[in-house]
Amino acid sequence: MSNDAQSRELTDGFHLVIDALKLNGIKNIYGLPGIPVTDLTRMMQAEGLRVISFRHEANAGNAAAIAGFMNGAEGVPGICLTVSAPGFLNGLVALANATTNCWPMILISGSSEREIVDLQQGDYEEMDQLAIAKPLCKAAFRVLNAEDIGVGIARAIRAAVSGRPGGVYLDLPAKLFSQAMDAAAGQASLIKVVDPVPRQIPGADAVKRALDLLKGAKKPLILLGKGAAYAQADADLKALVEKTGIPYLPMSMAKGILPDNHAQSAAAARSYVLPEADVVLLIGARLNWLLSHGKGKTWGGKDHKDWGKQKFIQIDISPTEADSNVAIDAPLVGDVGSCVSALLAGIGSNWAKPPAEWTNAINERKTKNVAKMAETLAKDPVPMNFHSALNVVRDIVKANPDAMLVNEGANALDFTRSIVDMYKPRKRLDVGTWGVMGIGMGFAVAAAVESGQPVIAIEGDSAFGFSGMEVETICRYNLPVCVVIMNNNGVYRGTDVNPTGGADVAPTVFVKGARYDKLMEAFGGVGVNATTPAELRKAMEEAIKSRKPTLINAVIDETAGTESGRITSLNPASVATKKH
Ligand code: ADP
Ligand code: TZD
Ligand code: MG
Repeated sequence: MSNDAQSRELTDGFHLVIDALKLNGIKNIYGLPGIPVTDLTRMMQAEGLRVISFRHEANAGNAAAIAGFMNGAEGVPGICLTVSAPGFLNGLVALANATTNCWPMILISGSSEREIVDLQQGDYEEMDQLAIAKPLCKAAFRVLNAEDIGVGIARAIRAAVSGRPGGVYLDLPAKLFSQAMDAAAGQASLIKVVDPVPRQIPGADAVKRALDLLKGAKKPLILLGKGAAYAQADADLKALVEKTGIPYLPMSMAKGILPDNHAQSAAAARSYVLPEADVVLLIGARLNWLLSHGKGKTWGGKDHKDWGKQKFIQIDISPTEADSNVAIDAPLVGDVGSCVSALLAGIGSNWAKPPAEWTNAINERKTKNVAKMAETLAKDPVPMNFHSALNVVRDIVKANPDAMLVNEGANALDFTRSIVDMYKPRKRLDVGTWGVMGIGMGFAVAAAVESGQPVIAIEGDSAFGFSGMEVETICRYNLPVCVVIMNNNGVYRGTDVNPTGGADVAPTVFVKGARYDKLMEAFGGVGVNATTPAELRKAMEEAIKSRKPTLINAVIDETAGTESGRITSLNPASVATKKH
């Protein structure tokens, strides 16, 4: 046998990892090269995977996490690839955040030699990564032998996308990559995961219990969460809402499952419907802090610990989610698609619509609030404020309903969420369950790569700073991303002063009049400084049309924001009487 023929019959860890990922429908890798994965990234590219290289692993990780949100229901988790110790640690925030948000991603990190790590002999980038990752994700695996790569990747994929989705860590020690094995045996060792997102069908008794409760409701309400968006059961969700005639509220990333201008949306009457509703059907939404834990004044309770009078039906894939905050009267455990179609089957065609008293009362509040908002949006103050700038964004998104919207910040987040309507499912990507800053450019890159659609990223100036260097990545891959920075000179606003009168500015304040647009220009993208709504509109329209990487520095009144946006009350207050 010639040397050539012999080498063709051998495969190695590098190629088995790539083959296993490809076999399971992975197309995009978000990562950052270095020892021991540099050649892996090269070979991935050579083998037809799209490798998106970032400037910091946190952003690669966030990209993978949101790719998981976008595609997880189809059995494809997002993949982040990093080097050992520091690169791995940089990726961990995103892995933990993905797990918290129930998004499937796999963090694959190269690691140092086990023998040296375990004896703590001081290897290059030494760290027991598996042990550190474990508490921060849904599952963690390590592969030591090339013949186990197929199993390792299959297990990682199943753990990420089945049941309640989440983050998975996969540890690949450097030695694994150059381990050789017979090519045919290697091929045979790979596993194509069958039915990665198995349907989970709710019990008939649980469905009946839920329907009975819903039937008796005088003031029913449906609450759609990002688990509902994730599940890609859009048609059934729309049918459920429309056939029952029940008003609904979308959580932030559930906006657009039904268009925000839908007649049954109660979003503009949120503070009325939550305390008033008698039966609430939660679909892929947890009663966590974002819903005031299902109790307290938001829900009509007398004080912050009091339960309201609502009864809850909760659709969730996790059987342990029910009762985590308040009693769930009718838990419906299963995937959103199966649960909603079971409800639809039970609802039939002559379901009695909710009493007109309830829907009329909601509509009355809605009309009033929408009119009030329209008035505010129509104002044209100088300098611009969040409302006048976001009025433009609202129009642009309406005209481009397929565009992806990324959003982070405090005021920049809260105002965008309430002002900018979404028209299609899974278009709004934001800070999620943790309210984490830094997701912006990672999400924007993945949103563009995964969807091929233009991306609009509405960023607080502070929020943008966490991932701002990735504008180079956006330019490098020539992605159709339009970043709009709501530049109010700081965290929440730019007006705080140093109480000592010292030279340092206050902790929340940035350089005044900063020109973020020049950052984009530095890498060949389009930078625009916009001081009026008209300038902002023109720049956004051009960005969408040209699909050129664009960064618009929208100059916002530095007094416009409030502390922590809408969650001011979560700040602890000092009770010290001593003067410090
Ligand atoms: P939001 O922040 O929008 O309120 P959460 O992240 O709190 O949403 O809740 C999402 C919920 O959806 C989680 O409890 C998760 O278990 C659930 N979930 C995720 N995917 C599915 C699915 N396919 N079917 C049913 N429930 C799901
Ligand atoms: N660090 C991380 C990782 N996440 C966070 N949420 C914070 C810090 C705290 N934080 C917020 O919750 S919002 C925010 C920070 C630093 C920035 C707000 O300023 P901004 O938005 O410029 O992005 P506005 O429009 O000025 O409010
Ligand atoms: Mg700001």
